[in-house]
Amino acid sequence: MSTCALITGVTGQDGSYLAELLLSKGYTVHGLVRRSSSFNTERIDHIYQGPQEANRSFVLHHADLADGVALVNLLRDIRPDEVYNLGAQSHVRVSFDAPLYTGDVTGLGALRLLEAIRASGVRTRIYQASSSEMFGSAPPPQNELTPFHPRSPYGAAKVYAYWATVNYREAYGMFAVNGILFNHESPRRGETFVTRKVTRAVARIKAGLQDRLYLGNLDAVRDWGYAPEYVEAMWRMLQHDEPSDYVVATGVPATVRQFVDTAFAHAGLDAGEHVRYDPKYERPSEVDALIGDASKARDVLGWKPTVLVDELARIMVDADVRLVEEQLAGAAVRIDR
Ligand code: NDP
Ligand code: GDR
Repeated sequence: MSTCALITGVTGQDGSYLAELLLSKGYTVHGLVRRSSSFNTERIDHIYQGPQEANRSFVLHHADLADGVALVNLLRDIRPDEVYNLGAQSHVRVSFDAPLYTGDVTGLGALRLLEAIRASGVRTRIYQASSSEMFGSAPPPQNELTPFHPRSPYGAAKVYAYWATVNYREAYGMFAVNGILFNHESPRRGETFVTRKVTRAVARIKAGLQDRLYLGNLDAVRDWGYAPEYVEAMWRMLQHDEPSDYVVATGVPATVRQFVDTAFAHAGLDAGEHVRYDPKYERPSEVDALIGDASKARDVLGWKPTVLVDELARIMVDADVRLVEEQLAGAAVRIDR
């Protein structure tokens, strides 16, 4: 029998890479997909297996982290060996506009899942997608012992979910772990997070489809890593003998400005000619500097990152340039018809 995993947030950046990783290891993977009025499975279409296929190893289910009963039923039906809770309203700026919704899905949603595991009586290990945003204004470098000081409804919701996870480990002996992941990006990153917003704009400017890019705070410091490497760390946490919490980061700081300059330069463009400031993209309270110390993940899990910020920017620009070229070629074919 293959190992069985349930991934919430399977349609997101990390969910799609994690599903690929687990399938490559011979897992049966179940993914929780929320209902949407338009298709929201673009990142996993290439691994989709239809309901008519025999011996499916990748199965999708409609459910929602807001619906605790659906979670209990799902767990009872699937009886997974491992659960990865990646589902969340994950955008920090948006969390100021939708604070209660963010608290409900990102915070309480994690508790609903933990409680659903308890209520269903399924023995499983659970990974909670915790975040460096929990550190907020705590000065860098941040590690597992750094006190939390969140600066957004999103950060506060993640702190709630973090402690719920620790509590279920302590109260019920559950194998429940927090991965405290610093920013990680890829060509599959959502288009409104700053790295992808920049690399997508670079590709469009290069192709003559756009001239200006409007951004907010360019002085923020982040520790950007490569998403496919970070999902490997999630998996390693659930394979360890003891449940524990781990920071996952590169330890390499960069400002938003540095990422912008690297991305534009890689495409032969001058950022100064195209980038403009718009206060709309500022947050009511900002997180100035996140730089992770991932020594514990390195020493205990043997995990270490290889792709650092400048290479990451180049990978993402190259992918977006290809994407724009494909889109333009597709448009030309449509016009030809
Ligand atoms: P994404 O925003 O790309 O994906 C979020 C996923 O959650 C999507 O599949 C989304 O579905 C799903 N989701 C949203 N609301 C609900 C809901 N009510 N019920 C069920 N699912 C829902 O995030 P990432 O892949 O980047 O991140 C994965 C997790 O890791 C998130 O919890 C995020 O907060 C956390 N994290 C991310 C970091 C990063 O740098 N990427 C760093 C640290 C933590 P849909 O596709 O329909 O929108
Ligand atoms: P973050 O990522 O808030 O760190 O959360 P984001 O890419 O949104 O912002 C990073 C920094 O860039 C600044 N910034 C802008 N951000 C956006 N989105 N758009 C802009 O135009 C812009 N201009 C400047 C921001 O102010 C910020 O300082 C991400 C998410 O993936 C979370 O889910 C995750 O938990 C954390 O990373 C770790």
